[in-house]
Amino acid sequence: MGGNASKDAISEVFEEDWREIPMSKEQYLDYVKNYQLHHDEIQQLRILLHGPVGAGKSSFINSVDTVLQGRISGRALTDGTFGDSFTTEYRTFKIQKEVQGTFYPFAFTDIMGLEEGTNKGVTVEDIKLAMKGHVNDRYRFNPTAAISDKDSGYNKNPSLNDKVHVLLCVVSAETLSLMKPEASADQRDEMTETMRKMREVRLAARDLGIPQLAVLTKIDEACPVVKEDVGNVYKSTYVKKLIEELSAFLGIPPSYIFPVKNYHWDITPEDVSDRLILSALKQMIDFGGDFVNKHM
Ligand SMILES: Nc1nc2c(ncn2[C@@H]2O[C@H](COP(=O)(O)OP(=O)(O)O)[C@@H](O)[C@H]2O)c(=O)[nH]1
Ligand SMILES: [Mg+2]
Repeated sequence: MGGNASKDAISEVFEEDWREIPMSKEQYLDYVKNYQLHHDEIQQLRILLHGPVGAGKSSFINSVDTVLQGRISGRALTDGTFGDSFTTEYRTFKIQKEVQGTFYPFAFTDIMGLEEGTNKGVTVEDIKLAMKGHVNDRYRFNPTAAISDKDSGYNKNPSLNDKVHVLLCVVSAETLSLMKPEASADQRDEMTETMRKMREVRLAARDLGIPQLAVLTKIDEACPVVKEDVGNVYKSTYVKKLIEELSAFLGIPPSYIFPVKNYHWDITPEDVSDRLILSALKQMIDFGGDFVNKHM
């Protein structure tokens, strides 16, 4: 294939959507806003985000916040976390409900990117311990050593509430293209290493029975027809192909990979973007609920 052929390929569309978004925005909002956990021991479903730096993890949390608040919230989640992640804190982000001081029964934990190198980011060992509930909120990860039971941030007796209930892999369309033959050898090596780490985290989650799904971000940047109208997302042959590739890399079925366009300050709310974000969120909640029910 020549350069032109692949340029055309990213603009190809199917006549019919290759995936349906099963519910309307109102139905999703209704579902999410009324969702309740029926276990006293569990305050919230904990969704752990992982993926490369810059993939859009913080932006995704902001997007959920934006959609549920009905306005761009930008609660400063994205600043300061892009780039090198040398101050890596284990932080839980709750989403506030309309009534002040009340929160949705799900929360996001954003751990920094899985960069290459031993002196940056969080170790895979730390992530595994976090999934088991051993890491207290606000613990500062030490990039050179995993948390141990001697650290004050170590939770020796985690309850089901402290554990991770859903693992969310966040990968951008751009990241995937860095793994292609067209990318430089260095870029490919780095991505291969990142994907290897993600795979390790995924396998650990699988062993713990933690359900997993993925969001594919920056589909607007990757695909001109999506950039033009995000409503074309499920007509785009390119997005379909990206999802299939990501599925092969991560070992997550395509139906559990959700393309999203995240919100940031200069984007006006769009119905379709909201539905994409909400359809992913509903799956997280359903998965989390299943996990909790199984482990009570
Ligand atoms: N166009 C576009 N930009 C995005 C999207 N998601 C994130 N970004 C941008 O990508 C950059 C990195 O995002 P961030 O959420 O900080 O990534 P993190 O390191 O995974 O937390 C920011 O400048 C975001 O505005 C998306 O879906 N579309
Ligand atoms: Mg971030």
